[in-house]
Amino acid sequence: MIGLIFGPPGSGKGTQASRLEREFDMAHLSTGEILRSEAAHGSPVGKEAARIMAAGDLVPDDLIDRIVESRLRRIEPGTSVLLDGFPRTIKQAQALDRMLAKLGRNVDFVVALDVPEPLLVDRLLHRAAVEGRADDTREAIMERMHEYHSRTAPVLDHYRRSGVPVAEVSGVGDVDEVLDRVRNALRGALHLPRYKPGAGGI
Ligand code: B4P
Repeated sequence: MIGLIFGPPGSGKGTQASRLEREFDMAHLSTGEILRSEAAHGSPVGKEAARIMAAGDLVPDDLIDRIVESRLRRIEPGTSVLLDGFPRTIKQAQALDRMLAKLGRNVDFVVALDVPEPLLVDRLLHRAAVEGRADDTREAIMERMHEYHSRTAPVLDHYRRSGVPVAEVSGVGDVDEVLDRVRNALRGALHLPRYKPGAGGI
């Protein structure tokens, strides 16, 4: 099973993905986390990515595609994977389709989180105060929103056109409320019974 968690910056992709990973025993692959880890280690890729991320821009497609491909190859065949923050452009989505086809796999579902922009900005500014992430300045946040609308949002149509189930879920409310919605949307997309505590994974 290959799933994508999709949404604008601050919509809670990473927050929800880390919970789904545990609950459904999926490998969680976050391109944002991989890039931050490269940046923290000061690798050449990391230094370049850190500069781009701090400005709120998207890291070049080729670089991201290479990172994801090498990670996917390392995952044991048959393992369920939850991709978080990738693909973020149509080119990345096309590259992912090619990578998965080589592995005999495909995207099975997309869960898209929907949160109004003023709330996204508040969440990210709050995170800036708590964690001090370099890309959570007001200026970088505005650039990230712009990149999302112009380059990332069209990716959803790529999947709709390809017949992949896309579940749109409100990301407003506390983390557990959103998790309930995500879980049920995911089960709906996969034609599984709605969630009952203790009923098991995907
Ligand atoms: P990401 O790491 O994906 O960061 P994000 O979009 O800000 O985060 P996310 O939506 O996961 O929000 P989170 O759960 O943390 O990307 C960072 C950067 O990396 C990008 O801007 C780009 O430069 C680069 N990058 C990554 N992937 C790329 C790609 N494929 N191509 C090119 N460039 C790429 O939640 C945000 C905050 O809200 C947190 O503080 C959280 O605690 C809070 N929150 C979450 N859910 C909440 C809720 N329900 N209520 C209240 N607060 C909540």
